[in-house]
Amino acid sequence: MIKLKRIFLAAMVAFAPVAANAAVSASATAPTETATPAVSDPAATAVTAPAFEHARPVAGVGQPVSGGVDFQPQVTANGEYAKWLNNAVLLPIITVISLFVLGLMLWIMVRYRAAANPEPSKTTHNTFIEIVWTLVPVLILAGVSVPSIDLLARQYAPPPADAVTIKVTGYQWYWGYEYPDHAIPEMVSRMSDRATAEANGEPFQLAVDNRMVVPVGQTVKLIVRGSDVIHSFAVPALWVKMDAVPGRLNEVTFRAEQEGVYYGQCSELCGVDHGYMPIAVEVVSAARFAQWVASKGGTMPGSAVVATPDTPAPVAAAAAAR
Ligand SMILES: [Cu+2]
Repeated sequence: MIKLKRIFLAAMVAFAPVAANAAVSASATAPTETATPAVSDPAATAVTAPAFEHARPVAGVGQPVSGGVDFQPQVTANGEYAKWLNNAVLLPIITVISLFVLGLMLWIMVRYRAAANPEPSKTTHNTFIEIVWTLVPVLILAGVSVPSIDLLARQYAPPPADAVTIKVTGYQWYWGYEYPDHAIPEMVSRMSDRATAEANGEPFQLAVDNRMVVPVGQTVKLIVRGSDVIHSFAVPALWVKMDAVPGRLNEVTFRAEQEGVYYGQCSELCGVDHGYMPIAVEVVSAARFAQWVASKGGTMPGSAVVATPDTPAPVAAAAAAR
């Protein structure tokens, strides 16, 4: 009896490849019939993480433009304030002072030239002018310091409790992003090659494989560090620039008020591939941010409590059983 069973099993093993080949040839002749159930199989889609469709950048926003001289369009309140401080306060003051000094020099060169003044002036002191040229610069600096210190204070204001924390690590030569509050382990962000960038409608040498995704209208707290040498995390449109120093945690915050894709680069000379470690930050709605977190296998803070309101917490169940 056992012998018979062995023969039967041996025959099964021997004919198994034939049966498999038959299945393959059957699927080859009728590809549509076998392909359809595979796609619509709910079990297969449930296992893989939900897909997240990334947005495409808008030309001229969040990236440099050819021949541009001004700051990039700012999408944070701090960035707008800083741009106003530069364009409406500092630039006019600098322009007026430069033109005034240039005019003064031209006037002196012409009016007091040697040919027109064979007898040089012996003038040495003028108390009124000395008071003026001391007081006026002091007043200008004191006036500029008010909005300047205000901007500094806004940039380093402590983040609110609901801020999204991201740990940013600079490596030679790529970035790592970790979302500790969302249980997303560190993901590596590297520059995309030219073909991939162009296929996605992104600028080459700014496009990356894994973007930093953040919600719109919510403060983001970046904890920045370097793993090997000093890097610098900088995104001009978000008014963010912070050194990534080994052995030190630097903090910088921003709150983007507009959805979109914003590019930046490492801004501290860090080695041979310093120019090839770009940064891409995608600002999305709160709902899409939750989708993205799910697509990365993470969870929203507090979502475990919200997701299972009917099942009692282990502590409560233990107390009820007592
Ligand atoms: Cu660098």
